[in-house]
Amino acid sequence: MNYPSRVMTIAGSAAGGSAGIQADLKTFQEYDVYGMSAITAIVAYHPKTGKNVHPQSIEAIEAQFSTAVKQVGVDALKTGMLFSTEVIELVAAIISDSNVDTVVVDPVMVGKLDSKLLEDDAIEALKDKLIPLASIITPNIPEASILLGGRTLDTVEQLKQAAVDLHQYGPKYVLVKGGRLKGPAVDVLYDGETLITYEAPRIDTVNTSGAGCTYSAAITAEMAKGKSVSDAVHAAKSFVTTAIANGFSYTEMVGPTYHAAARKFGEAHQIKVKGEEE
Ligand code: PXL
Repeated sequence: MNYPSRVMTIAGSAAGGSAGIQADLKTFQEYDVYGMSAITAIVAYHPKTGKNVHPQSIEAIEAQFSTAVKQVGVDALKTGMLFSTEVIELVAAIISDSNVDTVVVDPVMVGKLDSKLLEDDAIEALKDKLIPLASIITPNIPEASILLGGRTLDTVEQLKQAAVDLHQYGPKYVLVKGGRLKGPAVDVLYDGETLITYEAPRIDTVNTSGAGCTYSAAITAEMAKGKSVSDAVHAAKSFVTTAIANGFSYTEMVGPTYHAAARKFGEAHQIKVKGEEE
């Protein structure tokens, strides 16, 4: 038997099930890659104390990675919510000491309900220690803006410039996700030479919780299965667009994207791809 690729997520646990570790493992399952996890923090709102982020100890995070490596081995990994400088430094050291060469860094900063998923003083560590180790980083507009010192990003042309400038921080590829612009959902990929845009139709829904995590998990799974970065982004964007198009709401809260939608309903969403030399 051919064993499935072994894929790990280092991220926060989102108790509501739409984002974070839960989105990543559900997405990995859809791709039939073997999913493993290291939980950096538990995100769950306590109605009495109002506390929303419950960080895990450095020792617990280290133990989870070490267990996964010893019991199974890791072919590819993605990072999501890391929360603090200390965790980012640990994860950077773990990656440097490992022989994992597919590293997807989703620079998660703020949750849909405005919970703070990265401390302000951790941005520098993200830039200096982790991003240079990434095969690809996948910021959305607010994250790209913060990484670039607070730049306004309102147009696709500005997203392209942002991708070019973020590439200077050292990742192999930069994907700036333009889902928050008006009009079609345009993302920009840059590898130091060529800019590629991926365009999906705008889907009018509020049920997008976990979309970013699902997208970066799908990119990780596609890369673990051998796709090139640009093909992985193309396929993953179709996967996440289908998940968004079939998002739903159980309660009055913002609802989840439907991680199983591509399997259940087929990949209905064609992505328009355009490439140009920089
Ligand atoms: O969607 C970003 C995100 C990532 N990771 C965790 C989260 C969230 C959003 O709430 O809870 C753990």
